[in-house]
Amino acid sequence: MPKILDHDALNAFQRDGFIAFDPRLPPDEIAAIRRMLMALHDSGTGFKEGALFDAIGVDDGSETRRFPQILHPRVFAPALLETQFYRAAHAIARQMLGEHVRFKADISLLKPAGIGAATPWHQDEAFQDPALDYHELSFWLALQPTDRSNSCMEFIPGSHRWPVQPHWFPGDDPRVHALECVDGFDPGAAVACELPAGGCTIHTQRTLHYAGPNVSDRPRLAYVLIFDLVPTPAAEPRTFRWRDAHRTARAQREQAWRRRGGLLVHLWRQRSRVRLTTLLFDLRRALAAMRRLRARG
Ligand SMILES: O=C(O)CCC(=O)C(=O)O
Repeated sequence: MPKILDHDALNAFQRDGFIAFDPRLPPDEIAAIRRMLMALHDSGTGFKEGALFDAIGVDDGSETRRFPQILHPRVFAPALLETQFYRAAHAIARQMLGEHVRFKADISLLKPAGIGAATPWHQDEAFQDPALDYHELSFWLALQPTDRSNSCMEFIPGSHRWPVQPHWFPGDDPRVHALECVDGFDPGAAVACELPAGGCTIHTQRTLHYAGPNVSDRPRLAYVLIFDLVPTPAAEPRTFRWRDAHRTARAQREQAWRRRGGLLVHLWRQRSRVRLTTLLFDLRRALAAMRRLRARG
């Protein structure tokens, strides 16, 4: 039976907006997830379609990647979702967000040995559409022991109750995928979550978080599963200035790929997420995406 969180853990999560816990995964599963993801990174899987990108560089293929990420690695290695980790995260997401929770996305996050870049302070919601309100949980699985020397996650307790703070591009460069929270918090209040291999943190879409550079002599790899409720129209009108100004090579590669027929491949890959109850919402979103593509020429 997948483990769910006890009362104390749930209270701590409500209070702080994050938690570290041990999902007690078998060591051979942790090793298998690590092997699958490293194989995808080593072969450069997904670069042309914008799934693989460098989150911290200009990502035009000319520089060594210092923070390579792969979006939805499960489509390249479906066994990633046939794991105790997936089942445990799903059970906990259901416990926390209710029976309508759905699997949203998975991401592989690599910080190469010695040169792995810091993840700037940010709230995940800053990347999303300001016209919608979100309820989201990210399960961040450490695939080796992780501390401050190799980029463990750090959080600002209580920040999950804040609105989205002002964000901008690291180095003022809109080609960089990462966003950085530029105001409204004290980094001195950060709590670092050191984890053993197979340890996990959970955070919400508003919890401010950061992870330092990887100065160790081993790559740091993390695997993230995200679960959410269907977003609803935002209660308060808001704009995210940085979203309109963002110009990443990743998004350009994805757009070019979708125009060449990748959109159908993308929709096919998303089929397991389609629910009758949310079909109308998903259809509206797909049509809006197609309109945006057409408008951009
Ligand atoms: O792994 C990292 O360095 C950052 C992860 C992150 O930002 C996230 O999971 O939302």
